[in-house]
Formats: sequence, C-alpha cells, structure tokens
Amino acid sequence: MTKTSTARAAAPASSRPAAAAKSRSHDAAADFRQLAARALAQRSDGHSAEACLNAVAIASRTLLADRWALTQQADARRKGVRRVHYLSMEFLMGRALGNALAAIGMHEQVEAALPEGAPALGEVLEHEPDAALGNGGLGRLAACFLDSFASLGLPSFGYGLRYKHGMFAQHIQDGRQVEQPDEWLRHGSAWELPRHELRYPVGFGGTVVNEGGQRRWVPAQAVVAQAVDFIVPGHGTERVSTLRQWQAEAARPIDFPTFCRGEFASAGAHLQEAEALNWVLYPDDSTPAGRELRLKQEFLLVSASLQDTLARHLREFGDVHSYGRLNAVHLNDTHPAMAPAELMRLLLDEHGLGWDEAWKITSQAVSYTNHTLMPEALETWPVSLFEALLPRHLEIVYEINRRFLDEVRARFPGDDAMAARVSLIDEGAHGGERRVRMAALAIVASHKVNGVSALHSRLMVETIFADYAKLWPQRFINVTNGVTPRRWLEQANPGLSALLDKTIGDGWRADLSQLSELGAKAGQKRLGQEFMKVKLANKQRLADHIRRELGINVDPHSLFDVQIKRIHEYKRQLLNVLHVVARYQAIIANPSAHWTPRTVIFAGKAASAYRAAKLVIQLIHDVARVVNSDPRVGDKLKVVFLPNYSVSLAQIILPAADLSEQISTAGTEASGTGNMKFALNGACTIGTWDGANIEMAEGMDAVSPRKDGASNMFVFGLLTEEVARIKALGYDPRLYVEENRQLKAVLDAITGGVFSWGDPDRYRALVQPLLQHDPYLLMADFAAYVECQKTVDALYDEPTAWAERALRNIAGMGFFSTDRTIGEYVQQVWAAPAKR
Ligand code: 26V
Repeated sequence: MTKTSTARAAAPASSRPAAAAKSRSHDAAADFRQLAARALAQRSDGHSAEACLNAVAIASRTLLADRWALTQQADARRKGVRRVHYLSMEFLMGRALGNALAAIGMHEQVEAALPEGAPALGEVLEHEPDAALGNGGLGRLAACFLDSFASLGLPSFGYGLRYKHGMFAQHIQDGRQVEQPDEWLRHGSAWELPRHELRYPVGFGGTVVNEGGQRRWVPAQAVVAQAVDFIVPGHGTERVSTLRQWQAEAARPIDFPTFCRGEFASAGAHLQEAEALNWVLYPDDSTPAGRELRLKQEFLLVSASLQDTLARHLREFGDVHSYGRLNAVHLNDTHPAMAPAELMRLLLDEHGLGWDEAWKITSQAVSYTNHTLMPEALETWPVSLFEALLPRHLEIVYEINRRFLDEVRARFPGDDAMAARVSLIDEGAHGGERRVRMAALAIVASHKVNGVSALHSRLMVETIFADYAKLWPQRFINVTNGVTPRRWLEQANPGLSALLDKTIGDGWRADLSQLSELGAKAGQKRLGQEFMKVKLANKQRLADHIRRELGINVDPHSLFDVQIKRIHEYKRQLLNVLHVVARYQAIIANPSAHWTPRTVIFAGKAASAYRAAKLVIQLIHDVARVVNSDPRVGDKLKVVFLPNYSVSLAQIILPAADLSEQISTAGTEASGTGNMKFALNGACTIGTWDGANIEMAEGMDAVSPRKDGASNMFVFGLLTEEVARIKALGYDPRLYVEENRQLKAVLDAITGGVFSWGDPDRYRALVQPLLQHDPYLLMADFAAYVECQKTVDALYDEPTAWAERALRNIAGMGFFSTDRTIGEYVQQVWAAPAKR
C-alpha cells in the first residue's frame, strides 16, 4: 500500500455545486412543488400541519434520494477512495425538515407549495417530532458529524440502530421527573427510505464447529437486519451523506401450523423477540436489567454494518484484500467495540483469510474515540454472557489477547502486573466475575485512539490508558470536538446570523474561522447595540415559551443564566442551585440593595435509575416554587426548569442565553459541546478549567487585542491537578462549610425544610454526601463560584462592555466547527496508514 493512495483516499470531494447542477435547479424547484402538492392531495386530513409536514418531507426526501444516487455513483467512480463508516449506537438528530430546506434551498418553494388555508411554514416545522436517538453529547456529536460529512463531501456512512422509542419523554409531576416512552414514529417517518435489498443475517448464541480445520459459528438464534436509510443533506453542495439504521426482523414468518391451532402468541414469539432489539435506546447509565438486550443491540449494529461495508467493497473491488486500505471503520466510544472481533470472524471464517492478513486489515480499518474518563463508564461484559451470546467472538478475543500479551511480555519482561492491567480480560480478582474489557479491545485493534479535547486526551494517556500509551505512544491523539454552525447558528439564530452576514459576510457557514474577523470589531458601540437587540428578541421569544409552557413570567431584560445538559453529579447542577439559594437568601436579607436581575434556567434529563440526579430535579422545582412566589424577590430572581430537554428545545434556549454554565469538576467533562453552542450564540461562559472550556478561552483570547492575560471567560475553581492533590491529601468538605457562613446557611436551609414544606428528610440523600465525601468538590469550589458570579453581575450592569465581551466570545469560536473536527479526523485518523 502506498502512502499516497491512502492519503488521497479519505480526502473530501469537491463541495461546491457544479454549473450543471445550477441549470437543473429550475426543474428541481418545479418538481419539488409538484411532488409536495401531489403528496398533499393524497392525504385524507386536508391541510393540517401534519399533512403539510408529511408532504414537504416526501418532496424533500425524493429530491435527496436523487442526490444520494448521484453521490454514490460519483464515489464508486473514484476508485481508490477510502470510505468512512461511523459506527454509533446514538445519533441525536433532532428535527430534519428545517435543516433539509436550508440545505436544499427550497424554503421559497415550500411557501409556494403550501396551499391557501394551510398553517404557516414555521408552524408546520414545529410539528415534526425530534429524532431523539441519543442520550446527550455523544449522540449529538455524531449528528453534527453527519452534517459535516455531507457538507464536506466526504464519502461516508453513519451506521446506527432504528430505535422505535428514542430518549424517553420527561414529564414533571409535583416537581419530580416521570419518564414516558418517546413515540416519535407514531405517525411514521416520511424521511425513511427502507432498502429492502439490503438485508443481512445476524446470529446469537449456539456453538462453534470445526469444518476441515476451519472454525464456523452456528448460531442458535438468527434475525435479519434490514437497512433503513436517512439521507443527510449537505449544505452548499449537492452531495449527501447517509445515516443507515438497522431494523431487526425475524428470519422466519409466523409459524403457520401453530397459528392455525389458535396459539397466536407462540406462533409469533420469534417476531416479537427480533423486534425487541429495536424497542428502546438505553439510557447511558442504565441498570443491570436489560444488559443482555443491550449487548445484542450492540452486536446487531456491528454485524450488520460490517457485512454491509464488506458487500459494498466486494461489489466495487471484487476482492477482500484491499478492504483495510479502502475502508475506515470508526468506533464512537466502546459501544460498537465488538467490531474488530466481528470483522476478524467475517474475514477468517467467511472469507477464508489467515490470521495475520485478517488482523492487518482489521487494524488498518478500525479507529476509536473515547468520550469519558469515568472508570465506571468504561464498558465490560461478563465472560459468561459473552460466551453464551457470541461464542466464536470470545474465541477470537482470546486469540487477540494471547498474541497481544505475548507482545507485552516481550516488551516488558517480568512485569506481570502490567500484563494483568492491560489484558482484554479482567480476571475478576476478589471473587468478581471475569469480564471482557471493551475499551482494551478497541485500543488493541485500532490504529488510532483519540480523546475529544486537549485536556481529556492528555488525561486519557496519563490515567485510564497510561499503560497502553506506554506501549504505543503514537496511537493516541487528540481531536477536539466541534458543532455544526448550520444547525446551531444559522438555523437556531436567524437574527444573529443576519447580523454576522452584514458585519463579516456570509462565508462563516462553510468556514467558521471567518468569525475571527469579528474580533477587531467587537468594541464598536453600534455593533454592540445591534447584538443586544438581537439577543433581546431571542430572550423575548424564550420568555413567551416559558409563559406558555409553565405559566411563569420572566423579564427578558434580566440576565438569562442557563444550564442545560444531562443531569449528572459531575456536571454539578447542584452547585448552581446552591448559588441560587445563596442569592435568594442575600436578596431577602437586603431587598432594597441593587441586585442584577437574573433568570436561572435549567433543562435536562436524569437517567431513570439515577436517584441523586432525580433529586436534583426535584430540588430545582422546590427552590423555584419558593423563590418565584416570594414577594420580596420579585423580578430580582426567577428560577425555571424547562421539561423534556431536546435538540429542538435547545434551538430555542441557546440563542436567548446571556450566561452559559459549564461548571463540571475540573478533569471530569471530556469536552462538552453545549459550551460551544452557547458561545457561538453570544453567551458568556462561567466555567471551570475543564474539557473544551480551556480551548474556548484560548480561542477567545487569541482574537482579543488586549493581551493582558485577562480572560474573556468567567473562570473559577480548582484545576485538575489541584483536585487530584486535595483528594490525595484527604479532602474534608466539612472544613469548607465551617469556614463559610454563607455556605452553611444554604445547606441549613435545604436540610431544614425551607424548600420542602418543612420536610427535613427530602434532601438528606443529596446534602449528606456533600458533607462526607463530596466526590465532585462542590464545597471546595462554592466560594470561588459565588465570587465569580458577582463579576458576572458587574459586567452585565454595563451593557456596552457586556456586548463587547459576548462578541469576542463569538469571534473566538472559529475553531469549534465540526468541519474542522472532521478535517482533522480525515488527516490524522481516517487517511492515516496503519503503522504497526
Ligand atoms: C456515562 C456514564 C455512565 C456510568 C456513570 C457515569 C457516566 C459518566 C458519563 C457517561 C457518558 C459517556 C459518554 C459520553 O456521552 N460522553 C460525552 O461525549 C461528548 C462528546 O464527545 C462530550 O462532549 C462530553 O463531555 C462527554 O461527557
């Protein structure tokens, strides 16, 4: 394999529309209108929003399907092109129609196609349910990647599962979270393109037999994976990408004789069993129940996707030997980490390759991104379960491990502890069960492993993966996350987009680094005023939404202080609440003093089994009830929890935020991507020196003319190394409470029942741990956080200075586009030849 052939391989195709495409556009517009009109005429429900949505989606899908065919033909012609396959259990896509119309430029056609009496386009768009097939940051990142794949013209496929129920719907009853199934497919999805020609068998269980020296897996259960495509439109290009999602179906129809005997349930039991694989998206920290189903889901994704890539490769090239050179298989976290074992099985058992060649191909193809340093979040599977479901894969894992540990022992002779630490098998010391370590499998099989921010990637090789980094230092790299500016600025914030277009031109959509041009203009008073006007309009829109949803009146002139993300102890929503309570107490102690009015807004879901996170949601509601109804407080402080956080809700909240809360304990948030979306929309950040906050602050300073070391971010709290040192010395949170009267008063109020109708027990499970272990150091960071919030108030009291700071934040965000992120993956991961 030559280096040039690989380097050429993953290079994005031209992303600008060809001249011929322009001349076709008139026909395309007419076709589009006709398609929409026909689809609408075929409906039985007149011109309802639902009908209009469906009709416009069908027209868009048809146009995109044509583009899909042209893209595939072009890629197949570019012999030697390396395709990227992004395997992910989660794609948090949100709504599709607004994005599609922006991408294909058919807004006007839709306005023309909607008949008299139909709802306005805005209302039609809001009728689309979110495709919430992801939990949070990891899934949304995958969705942003698809947008960049398409917009950069990268030959690529996203592979996922077609969950019937995505992220649960969050309802709030008496201040408590109640989960309901998400029924996003209730009315079908006009976007889906079932590919009935693409069906692959996927097995589970059974035995392994020897046939003339060749191992062969004979599964006990077999399902069929059916491909259902979602076409991802590119912006500024006619190229598209594909999200291919697998639907499991029974391999056999109902058992007819059984049915005829009247035993209906048992006649179709295997149908039910197959379809159950697609029932739900598992929340990230789920309970042990359903673990087997989860492992089956992961294998379904891996097996069907790899068979699909192999089939395409064989169709185009005729032989399997060049697979590794021409296919990148990327693992989004360890959820698809069974891929190397399955690829080895397919190459060894189905295609008859020898071990060495199969392993070379596998490691050329596979790469892996780690998304968390939390040791408890690193996936492992009990060997017993693994063996029962995937006996041939366990054999292969053992053989990979045997060869790997030989290499380790050769390089670190006598260091048995090292071999035990890096082994793919956790031998289950202290009576624990033996388990397969999926991160180890992913690392050993990959030619590149990356973290998602500079800090995270450094900590990854210094902590959880230190041993592997000693073995293969070149394998570990950083690729800092990003977000797509199309969804998160152009579509979410039309007002700010127009202001940017006027100020620096419209090139930022395809080249976000152009935002830096705003740096030199951030101090212009007129621009600052125009920015504040746009922000106020966005805040008014959110205030209207809050009034409609919750019946709470908030003042759009108050500082909108926002924390929206999954509820997790390490993200420290509780620290935010402690500040709110401190502020409330200070206000009622001195109501006539000057207070910068604030509206503190929360949104986020707690995993259904996560007690502490659910208690935080309840506490927010209890505090909100007391604060919002206290006449001494009035507009000085309001607290709002917006239920059922989602991509589309984020698109309303983010443009309206003044202050972005990114306050995780240093060293715990791998990157964060919400932090980037806020800053892009002109919110200032209050944050710890964690994840991508660090690079964001550096980006903002780089566009700042003042090089006096003053940060454009409100940074507070302990650094990662300080957190580690304090913990090593024996952290005692009580010392911080004893020293800080304000903190003590806050905790006393919560435990004294001030917010819980006098019930002192309600929040014991939240507050007690703060005084005992406080693993996320809320007590240690509280004073610095409250001080920092005072500097926020002071700046907000100076609108000109605030606007300048916000504009500088936007100017510093040029680096954080997924276009840049994907460019780095292409250069450093997907085009890189595997050097073993
Ligand atoms: C999962 C779990 C499960 C067990 C309990 C603790 C725990 C903690 C975290 C997680 C999240 C797992 C993976 C994940 O979603 N990571 C997120 O990935 C984003 C995209 O790279 C990144 O921006 C977020 O910082 C990171 O948390």
